[in-house]
Amino acid sequence: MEAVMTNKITSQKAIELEDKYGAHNYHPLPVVLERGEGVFVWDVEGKQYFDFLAAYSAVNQGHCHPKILAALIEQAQKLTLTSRAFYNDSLGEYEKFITSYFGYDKVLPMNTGAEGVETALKLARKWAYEKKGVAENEAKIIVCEGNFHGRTITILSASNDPDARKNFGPYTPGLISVPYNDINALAELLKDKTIAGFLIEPIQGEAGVIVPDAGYLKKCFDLCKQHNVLFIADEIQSGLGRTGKRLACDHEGVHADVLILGKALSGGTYPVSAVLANDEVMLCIKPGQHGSTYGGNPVACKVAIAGLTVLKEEQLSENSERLGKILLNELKAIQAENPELVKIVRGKGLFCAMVINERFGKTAWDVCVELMKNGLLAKPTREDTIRFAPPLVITEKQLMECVAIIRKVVKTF
Ligand code: IF1
Repeated sequence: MEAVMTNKITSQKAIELEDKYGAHNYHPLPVVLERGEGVFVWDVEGKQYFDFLAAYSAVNQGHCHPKILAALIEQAQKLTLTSRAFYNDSLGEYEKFITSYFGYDKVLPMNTGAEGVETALKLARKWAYEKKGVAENEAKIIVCEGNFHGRTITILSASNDPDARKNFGPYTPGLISVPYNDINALAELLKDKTIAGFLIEPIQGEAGVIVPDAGYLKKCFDLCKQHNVLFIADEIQSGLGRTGKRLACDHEGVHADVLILGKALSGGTYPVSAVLANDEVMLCIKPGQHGSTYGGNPVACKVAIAGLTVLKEEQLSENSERLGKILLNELKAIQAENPELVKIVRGKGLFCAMVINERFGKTAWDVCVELMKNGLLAKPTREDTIRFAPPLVITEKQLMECVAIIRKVVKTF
């Protein structure tokens, strides 16, 4: 009889399997994880790591948060999916909960971040034709240079990253791009009467944690109001406590017309995204014009309520704000100690980045491999940048252990 596959697999074997049978659309660090709890993950050989990526900020509440897992398991044992052909007993409860949590009339539930962004773009176009009075097929959306909003064809049409775009054309029309953090350039583009919306990451993630000048978001928002253009915030990564406030827009008191959430909405247990807007915008979409088989399913609803409840109960935004200041100060100190290697550090809340000077042939990837060997997992973004974004449940003591690892590794380069 053929040996039954044991539940223990070596790292090497797991990597070989992915390489042989999986599409090659990723290049992961060579670590194979099998368990997570709070800020920690363990590989198949039992080695423990601090997780400084937090699944791209999807596990802000920490790995396998017991409250979120309980909600998931309890609902999964009762009813998992009805589709939206019928009502279910969880969706209305969730819709009431999330709209009052963020202060909007309505929510449209989807699954992935990219779907949330697509939903927002569809809403903006529909609103432009039906409320603003833009002529058919003339509506345009302004996007920012360096953006990352996902992987669909329309979204990559909005990207200026050659890797994301090349040979995936033809591209979706009606998207125009503006330099990020350039208020005058935006003001110029907004003179066009066919603009439906302005889509922005309040802090750019993939671009390397780019924090715009203080006041920029508010100025963008005011300009949008002046020109009757929807301000659409992609807070899929920057939201839910990551930058030290519930939303990154909260730093400037901006209440987006359309708010897109994903990732940590489920605490990393399930793909849950949401688009929030007021009636004037949201009711432009009528039955049959948008949706998704899984969107608003009862498991997603219960998990998202739990995810948002944990965020509030455990004051994770406050923790992120407090510990984020400590982290940034420590990274600045490490930069001062190693001015040759560390070019720039920046960030807001527990959303920080370190730019490596590649003059000496050492890359961000090399630093991440060394961090991994020392028990801390982080991932390079844009070649020379390392993002530091641990789960927001991290304690000050744990954070200082991580700072010691980063300091030690940087010193060896
Ligand atoms: C991958 C980056 C992070 C996002 C914002 C929408 C989406 C994302 C602001 C789409 C997704 C991801 C996806 C992940 C890598 C990642 C990422 F490095 F590419 F930029 F987080 F920093 N808006 N971000 O950041 O959400 O459809 O993936 O649920 O592997 O592509 P999704």
